[in-house]
Amino acid sequence: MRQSLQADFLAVEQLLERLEHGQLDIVVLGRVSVGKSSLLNALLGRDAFSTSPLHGETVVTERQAWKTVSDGLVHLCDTPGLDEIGGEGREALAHRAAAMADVVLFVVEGDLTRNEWTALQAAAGHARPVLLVLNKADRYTGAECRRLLQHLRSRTSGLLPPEHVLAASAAPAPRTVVEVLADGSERERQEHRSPDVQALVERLWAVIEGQGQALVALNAGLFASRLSDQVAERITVLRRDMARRVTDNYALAKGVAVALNPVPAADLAAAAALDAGLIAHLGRIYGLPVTRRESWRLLAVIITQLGALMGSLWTVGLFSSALKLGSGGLSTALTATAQGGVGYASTWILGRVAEDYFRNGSSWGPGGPKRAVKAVLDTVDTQALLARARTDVQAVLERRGR
Ligand SMILES: Nc1nc2c(ncn2[C@@H]2O[C@H](COP(=O)(O)OP(=O)(O)OP(=O)(O)O)[C@@H](O)[C@H]2O)c(=O)[nH]1
Ligand SMILES: [Mg+2]
Repeated sequence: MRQSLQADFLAVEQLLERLEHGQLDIVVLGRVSVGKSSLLNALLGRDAFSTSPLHGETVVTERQAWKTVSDGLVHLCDTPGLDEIGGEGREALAHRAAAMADVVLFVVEGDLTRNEWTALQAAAGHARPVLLVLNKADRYTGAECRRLLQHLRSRTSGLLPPEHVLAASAAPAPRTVVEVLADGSERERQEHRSPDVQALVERLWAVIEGQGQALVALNAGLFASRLSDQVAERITVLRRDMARRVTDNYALAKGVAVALNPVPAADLAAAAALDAGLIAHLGRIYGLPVTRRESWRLLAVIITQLGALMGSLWTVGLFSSALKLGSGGLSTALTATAQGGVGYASTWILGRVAEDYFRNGSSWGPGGPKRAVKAVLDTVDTQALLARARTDVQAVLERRGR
């Protein structure tokens, strides 16, 4: 028991590490047997993920280190085929994978089926870059392949940029060649063909570098006043996107920490430390760094307002312990997820409030903190947020084999 807990804490630490060092996860998604695992192996240059002609070879999400980019590690994550699970679960998996991912590789082997289309839309709705990979290109002639890509680009126009739709051959079938021997007789031979993932690799690097540039642009944003309005506007958008992403990540880390941590007192400290960390992180993103002390003070102000506006369930949820103590009847996994969901949602709301505060130039505005917190709560669909929170927390717990 103790050992399994240690492993769980490690997982949370890894999540936090990821936040600090900007690790990047590339996650594959697609129907069974479209060649997801093969594609990752082709990128890695070794057979790290198990592949098979039989459907349903990959049953759990797996992760392998790929490359190091400016001190951060890029990981490749394999997932089970989307059709291994029924309709709703399929969409949920697509959502979860996309929520965990920094870049999604959506793999297909032909035109999009209806289910693929739904899952692709779900994945593309997460403000992460999604690449649509037409795998097994070796099964098409050059002209067929170009036509199919064209078709996929037009079907996904508005959803994906056209350059994010590309072809690959992760594990091309051997080619049969006929040899004419010295005596004039003919012999058939199977010729091995190497994977072709060049276009994908190039596009992936462009996407990864693009994200790096967003960071650079953010730092440059400190000088925004000297830039044209248009650039300043772009920087505002980048800042907001980054703030939201960071908030999502902290919320997930908090949700998982709350769900895994069986000690109420430790919950309280860990949860508050994470929230204070998020505030400090958001301050850095907005070029308005706060001291540790200041971030704790802001946290106290926001929690007080949240408590007053949302009632005790949420304040309790913020520190989560009481729910845990009173959960005798329910199964632990279920309650852990429910508590984690509340932990996630509270951090998420806190992040939105802090984001507004920093966007406002470290100010609550005329109505003070109460008005600022209320403005955020008015725009949040709490039921939907809680549902999403539970799904995302559950995804991490499942990945940890619970
Ligand atoms: N012709 C051809 N076959 C491929 C290609 N990529 C993968 N395959 C074959 O497709 C089959 C399925 O490949 P996997 O990589 O296991 O597919 P998967 O999507 O991971 O499948 P699940 O884990 O079962 O969901 C294997 O027999 C592969 O050899 C390709 O580019 N061309
Ligand atoms: Mg697989």
